[in-house]
Amino acid sequence: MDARYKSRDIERRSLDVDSLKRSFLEWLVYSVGKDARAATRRDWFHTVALAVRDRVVDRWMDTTRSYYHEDAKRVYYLSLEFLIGRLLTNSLSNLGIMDECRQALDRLGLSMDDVVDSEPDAALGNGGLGRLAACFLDSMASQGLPGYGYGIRYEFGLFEQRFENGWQVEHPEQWLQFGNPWEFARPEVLYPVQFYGRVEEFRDSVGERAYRWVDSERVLAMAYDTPVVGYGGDTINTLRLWSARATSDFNFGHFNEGAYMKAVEQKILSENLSRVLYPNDATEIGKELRFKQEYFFTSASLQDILRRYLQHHTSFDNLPNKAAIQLNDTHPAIGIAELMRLLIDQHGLRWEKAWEITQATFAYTNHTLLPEALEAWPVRMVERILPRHMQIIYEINAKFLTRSKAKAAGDNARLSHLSLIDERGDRRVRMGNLAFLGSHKVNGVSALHTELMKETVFADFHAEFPDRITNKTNGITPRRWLKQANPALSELISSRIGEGWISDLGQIAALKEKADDVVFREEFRRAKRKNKKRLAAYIARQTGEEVQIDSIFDVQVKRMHEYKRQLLNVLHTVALYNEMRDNPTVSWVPVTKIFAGKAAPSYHMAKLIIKLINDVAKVVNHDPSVHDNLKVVYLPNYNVTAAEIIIPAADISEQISTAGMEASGTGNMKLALNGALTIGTLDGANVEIREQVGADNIFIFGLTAEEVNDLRANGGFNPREVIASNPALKRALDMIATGAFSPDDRNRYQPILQALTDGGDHFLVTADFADYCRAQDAAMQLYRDSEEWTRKAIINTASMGWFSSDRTVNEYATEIWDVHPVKPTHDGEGFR
Ligand code: GPV
Repeated sequence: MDARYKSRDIERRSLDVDSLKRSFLEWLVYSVGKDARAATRRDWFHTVALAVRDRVVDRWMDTTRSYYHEDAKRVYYLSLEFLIGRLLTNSLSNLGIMDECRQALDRLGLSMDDVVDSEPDAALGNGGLGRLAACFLDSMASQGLPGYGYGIRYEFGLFEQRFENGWQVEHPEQWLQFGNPWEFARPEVLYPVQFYGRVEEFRDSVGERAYRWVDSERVLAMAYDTPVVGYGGDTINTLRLWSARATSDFNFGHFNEGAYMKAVEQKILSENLSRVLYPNDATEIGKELRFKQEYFFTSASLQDILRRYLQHHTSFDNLPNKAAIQLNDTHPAIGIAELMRLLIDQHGLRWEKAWEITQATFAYTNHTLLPEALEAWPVRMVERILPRHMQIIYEINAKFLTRSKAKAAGDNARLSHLSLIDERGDRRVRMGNLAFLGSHKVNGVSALHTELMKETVFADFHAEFPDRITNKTNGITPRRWLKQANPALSELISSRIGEGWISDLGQIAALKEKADDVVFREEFRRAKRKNKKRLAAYIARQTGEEVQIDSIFDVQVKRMHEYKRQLLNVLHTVALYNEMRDNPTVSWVPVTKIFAGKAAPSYHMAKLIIKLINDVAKVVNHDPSVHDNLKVVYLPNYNVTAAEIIIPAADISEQISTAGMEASGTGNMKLALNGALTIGTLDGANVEIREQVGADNIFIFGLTAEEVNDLRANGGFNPREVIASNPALKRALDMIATGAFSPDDRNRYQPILQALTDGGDHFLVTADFADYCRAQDAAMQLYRDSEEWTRKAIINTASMGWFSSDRTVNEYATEIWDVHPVKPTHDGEGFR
């Protein structure tokens, strides 16, 4: 080979500053097609991303090849959402070439920050569920686990949120507009997915009854692969996302002119399947297109999984020993019927064998107990779209109900709870029940949530299968959420305890003793201050508001939901505003209330609460009588990128959901890891955070899940009485009711007041208000003692080791998946 090509080939893989710089210049010209004078920031981002991607490809192939050669058991994480965010910093950091890249850009007269900021935020998810999937991908790759993510390559990610007059308006998020340098299109990896049609019965070769699905419409699923760079760059896993392509299997001669155009239109419409992410978080939407999305990606993924398995095997007996399939909520639960169909109809297995294999392969994670989020598809719709699957579901149900203990005991109420079909009203398929029955393990995402699963939605299944439900408390990746998002604190930590914490977060406990070190405390404060400055600049840019660095940064960032109770926070804000105005001579601790989060476009109450926060902000921020001691900001378009700026700067973390309603929460973990003190209810993983940090280092308030349950059961709660007996609450509500924050429309907030009074205050905002204010006061008092505050903040950071998603993923790997790390062979360090 020509020596010049050979050396270029080596350069593609070299990680030093000079090679990076030369690669950048070459990529800019030959792949992006620009010269340095004409290049925009975005061109440079694409250039750098492509050059970095080069340095991943060999190790990626080595990883995949090692899994193949070892015929390793793989885990397949099926998820309708992957909330990835940006990948440049993540790739550079995990490859360990952050500084080299910065220097290479420096030598080209370019700013790394500008390049990084030109990357769109990949928002293929709504919130916690999607971000958890992304953290798991990072943890699996970082620990050498053979894990694949499977999902949909949405053309439009989660909408962009803007404010008009304080109201949320949604704009399409066109993350692919300028191309995606991280992905590899695989036009040859293509699977047909069927819809509609009917089922034909026939006799197979041995005279047994058999079925085929005929007259169906077909869509093709085409793969796009994104490498998932593990920490250290040794293991590079794959995220495979499916895009819908029309088939070309129609006969041109067959149509007259009109029918031809119609047929072409149909083809185009079929590509809508992967067009857009549904913007609902923890609420079922019940749309036909959504159901088709679920089946589309699940079917393609299962076909791909079976194809890979069959490279090494001729019988399916070993499938459960070679593949673990994790269902991220019920969204891919139709996969249970689909695997049964593939095994029986396409591969000729007998029912009992197919069922044994299916159950041993699947596991299901439940992420909510909220009844409005539990998927239940109308039988008539499932029958129409997936006729063969409906048959299979009936069959699973019939076999199960016949054998269940409830049947034996003649307990009809329990039998109807266990049924896969909800027979009340229009008949529906309960996807949670299907997922439970078709899986060998079912898990909740925090200790409390898992216990409540056993006591509520899955009580009858738990009685039937007492060993099936298990807990896997969520976690977060310390790479993105500390090392990358918070370089100031990361460097401080590493300077004292080394870098071991990055891949073994348990080691961060070594910081606990540093809480008593006055110098360390000073440096810890300095890091927080630096992050607060960065956030203040961001706030000024985004909202025009100037905030004080010395104020308490009190942060509530998450999806807008009534159960998450942003309303409780804004009511406290109004009460604090009143107190400050009433007592102008008191020396107040300045407070900045920071909100961010999107509301589902159709969730009117959530959107009204956003408007209320913006209205309160307008009044409070411009009232000279509070002397800038209180500021309220609502940052638009909360996403992973915004989170990376906000979370490291937080002093207080608001985790104030009605107890029993937040399955886990993961923002709570990110904030505590970055040294924020939590004000929270005993809900979700807050319970375990308290155990880890100690009750003295967290502000717990409010009713417990048990108390909430009792209060509701006894009907013994009257919000009007609570309001009447709490003057601060009454005054805040009166102001809102009489238009103090909405002089242009005094009735604007009637629906909120209505919900809190006649509506019965379902989320117990009024019930928890007094105790919440007490917790807020305690936090404000503590903040005056900056040494004591910092001590607690350090203990929080140092106590979060257990919440690493590495720990979570390891628990899944050993207790559910039975998968083990594989060390990839890098022949010739990738020079091959
Ligand atoms: I179901 N969650 C989510 O983000 N979207 C959903 O559709 C459903 C659940 C969340 C829960 O609300 C969080 O409590 C939890 O931490 C997260 O899933 C990850 O488990």
